[in-house]
Amino acid sequence: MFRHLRFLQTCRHGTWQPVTRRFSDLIKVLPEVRNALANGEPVVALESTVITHGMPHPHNIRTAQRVVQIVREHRATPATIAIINGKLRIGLTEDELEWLASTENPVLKTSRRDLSMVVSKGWSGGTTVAATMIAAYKAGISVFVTGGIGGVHRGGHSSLDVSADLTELGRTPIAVVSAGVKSILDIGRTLEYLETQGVSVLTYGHTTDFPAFFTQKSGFHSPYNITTPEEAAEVIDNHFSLGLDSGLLIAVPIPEQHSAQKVEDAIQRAVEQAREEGVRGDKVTPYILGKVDKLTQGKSLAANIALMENNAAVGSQLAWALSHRRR
Ligand code: PSU
Ligand code: MN
Repeated sequence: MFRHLRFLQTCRHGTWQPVTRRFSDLIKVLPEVRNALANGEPVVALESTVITHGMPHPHNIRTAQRVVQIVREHRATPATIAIINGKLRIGLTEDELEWLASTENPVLKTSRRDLSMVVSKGWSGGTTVAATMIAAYKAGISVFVTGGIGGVHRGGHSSLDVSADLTELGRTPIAVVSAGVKSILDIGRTLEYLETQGVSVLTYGHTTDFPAFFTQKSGFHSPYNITTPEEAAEVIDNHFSLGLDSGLLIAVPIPEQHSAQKVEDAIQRAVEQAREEGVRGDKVTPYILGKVDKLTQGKSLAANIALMENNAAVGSQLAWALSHRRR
């Protein structure tokens, strides 16, 4: 019956799934990243939906390049993850990054549910936090830096609009560094959902207040806080040693001088407009992000860029501390 099936691949629960192509046929790791991983050097994974759907051109490419540069300045190897012509790519060249960020190319927002279709059709995709976690974990990367993760949308308890990022954090063991979640989302319910999923949530700094992306404090508590890269690395290392299949969320507050208190009104209006216009599904997050940028005349975008850069620095230090422990 399985005449055409060549390989068997273990799936999550240890049973065998017959497949015709190996995972290694579908993935391409940049040599620089492959070497760093083989030598136990620090590697930082970066997502690409923020490039393809999260920021307008040319801010998207500038920020992506700057983040890569910051990771390098902190002596870690950056690995931007995306799908190019059906291949899952771990690490991109400068040209590929520019191609991805260019508005002329049809690039799909790709989360867990989209991966098999995008790969099968040879399409290209910007990977969400969820899809980037999957790819990074399979490539052997432990630390992944982003700006903000998806969460439970406002009204999500009735619409069921809950980002697949949250369930992914519950099932894939990798440390995700983010500036918390945007208040375009329901932060309280997002934290409840993360608890249900068994995700270890740690605020980075001398507070347990969970950050709200544009601002340092959301008024909701992280269960824990850690204050140094070494302390974070110890927790991450033990999390993996315990064999927990879940992920960790390291929530890094935006630096005080860049925080943007006034975006709240714009967020309210953007959420209302999305509802009035009947925006649904995976269109909601990009729609609101774009609207908030316009309404705040770029203030929210400037804050977004600043926190991405800060997260890249913290994430690189963390990747360093982690690789140092393993030596
Ligand atoms: N939040 C941001 N910027 C972004 C995203 C979220 O501030 O670019 C992107 C991330 O890639 C995240 C995705 O994984 O949106 C979540 O989309 P959704 O809510 O449809 O799951
Ligand atoms: Mn959604």
